[in-house]
Amino acid sequence: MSVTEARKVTLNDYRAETPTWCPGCGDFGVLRGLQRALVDLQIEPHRVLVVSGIGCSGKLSSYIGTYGFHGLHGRTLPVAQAAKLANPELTVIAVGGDGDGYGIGVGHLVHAIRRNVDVTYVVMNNDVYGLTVGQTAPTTPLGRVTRSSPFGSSDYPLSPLGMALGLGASFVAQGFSGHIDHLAVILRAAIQHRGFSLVNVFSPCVTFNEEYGYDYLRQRLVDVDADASYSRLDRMAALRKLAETGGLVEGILFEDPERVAYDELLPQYKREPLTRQVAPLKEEERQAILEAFSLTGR
Ligand SMILES: Cc1ncc(C[n+]2csc(CCOP(=O)(O)OP(=O)(O)O)c2C)c(N)n1
Ligand code: SF4
Repeated sequence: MSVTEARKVTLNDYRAETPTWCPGCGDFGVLRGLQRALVDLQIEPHRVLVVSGIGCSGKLSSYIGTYGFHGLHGRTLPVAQAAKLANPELTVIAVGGDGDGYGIGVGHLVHAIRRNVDVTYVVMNNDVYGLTVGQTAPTTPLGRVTRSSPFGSSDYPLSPLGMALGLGASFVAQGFSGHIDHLAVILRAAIQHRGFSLVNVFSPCVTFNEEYGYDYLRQRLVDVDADASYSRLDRMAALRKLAETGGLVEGILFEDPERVAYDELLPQYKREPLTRQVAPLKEEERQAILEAFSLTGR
């Protein structure tokens, strides 16, 4: 290999701590799918930031060898969007659970979709709150028995993909952690999409929602990527497909390649890291700021 030749990025480069998820947890498949997508795209790990929320799924940022930010429950997207705007050279991926993204954090999701900042959002959807031992989540189907609904859930479930499509999202997809090859392809496309991409991944919780796990999903998921007659450029077709399949669909459901990303709508925005735009503070400037906030002499 010559000195100028770049070294090939491999899966080994993306290894980090050993996961503590329960054996068989769907999140293992999501981690591997994400690592594979980044390797396929030959993105170097130091050019990637993974931002996560709180939950079993939120631990993913510690298990992948990129920069990581393990933030607050439901606050993944504000951090991810800010990081992307501050350093547009980073590939920014937000990850979390269905409780994190569709419950406490759903307001941020609505506005992230509206803004279309170039961030990929991967939601590990297991229909329950895993970390807090199996309570109902916003995606728990009506009537399902969980630890917090012993007589069956009485709330109608949220359709994350239907909501995203209705809000005008520019990229909407769904994967399954039991189909890692396909998931890696979907995640690759989501990362390459210029704008906000939502990838909802069925990621079974084998401890608190075992019945609706791998076998259940394998028998039911309809693959739109394998259907040559399906057009992912047609938002209404995506909504129809969701209705037909009761949401049990897999693949890239919708993509709008024409929609411009947020930074292109900001005339004042310079597409370059802030660190290159702003000179470091001089010592007297630093002192003046500390004094202004009364942080000196304490
Ligand atoms: C502000 C706040 N509220 C509640 C909690 C407690 N809490 C931690 S994780 C979690 C839900 C986890 O479920 P989900 O986001 O679906 O992730 P999973 O564990 O299933 O991957 C909750 C309610 C918290 N940490 N912070
Ligand atoms: S409790 Fe469920 S979601 Fe959490 S690690 Fe175990 S299997 Fe995974």
